[in-house]
Amino acid sequence: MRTLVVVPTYDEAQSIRPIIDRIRRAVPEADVLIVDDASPDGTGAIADELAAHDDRVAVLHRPGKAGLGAAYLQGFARAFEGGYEAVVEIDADGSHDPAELPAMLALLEAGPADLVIGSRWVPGGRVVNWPWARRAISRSGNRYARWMLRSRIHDLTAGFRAYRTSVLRGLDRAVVSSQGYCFQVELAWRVEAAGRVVVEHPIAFIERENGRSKMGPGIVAEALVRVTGWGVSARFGRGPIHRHVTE
Ligand SMILES: Nc1nc2c(ncn2[C@@H]2O[C@H](COP(=O)(O)OP(=O)(O)O)[C@@H](O)[C@H]2O)c(=O)[nH]1
Ligand SMILES: [Mg+2]
Repeated sequence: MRTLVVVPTYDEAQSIRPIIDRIRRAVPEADVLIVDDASPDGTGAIADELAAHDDRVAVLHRPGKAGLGAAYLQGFARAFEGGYEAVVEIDADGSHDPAELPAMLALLEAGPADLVIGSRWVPGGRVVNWPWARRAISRSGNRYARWMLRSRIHDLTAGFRAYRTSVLRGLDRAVVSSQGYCFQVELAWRVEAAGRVVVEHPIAFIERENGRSKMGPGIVAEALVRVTGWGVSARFGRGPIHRHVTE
């Protein structure tokens, strides 16, 4: 499958070279798109340098920090334009091991999976170097969202994914406002609700060694409020919760 790996970056100057190198070695036939939001630490310039020496690497520069969701939507638009059959989401900070990509893409290619999630919260999945509290927040947040949205997905907030590009068409226009974890929850849930097949592939998530997380309490609060809102309107029948957009 022709694959575009989208790597969103904000202040990842120390991580960007090694992660792009690892992605290129893991899936040499895939193209890579770095989506940088004018990182003050110069990540964008390093990305340009990588792109100058590698035809498979390109950079999309955005004028300022506008959130993970918006960065991915712009990356997905490139995948549509370029006719890619598969799109990958992966963090730039080294938390997701690109060596898992061949297995994840094989699951897409073999079918029936339309979305393969690199999952921490299925048997075989794990998290390395997270304090107890962060582990508890992710676990309980995922359990809550799974219950509230009546989803079968165990890791709704996961940021390591491979999509069949066709499932994103239409959905990209419905999912516009979520920023951080909530963007991932919303997208996975809408893919599932559209009757597409979601498969969870167990991964080890390794906490970053360099740089800082961009996700704060505001991002967690956004996810809690929106997930609760969707769940409540589904239960009390206030109109359709899934704004399906047909292809
Ligand atoms: N382009 C862009 N990338 C972002 C933004 N916020 C986070 N990222 C990137 O998204 C990925 C995940 O963010 P991170 O802070 O590691 O989240 P965490 O792993 O949940 O702590 C990293 O590659 C970040 O550089 C943003 O506003 N714009
Ligand atoms: Mg991270």
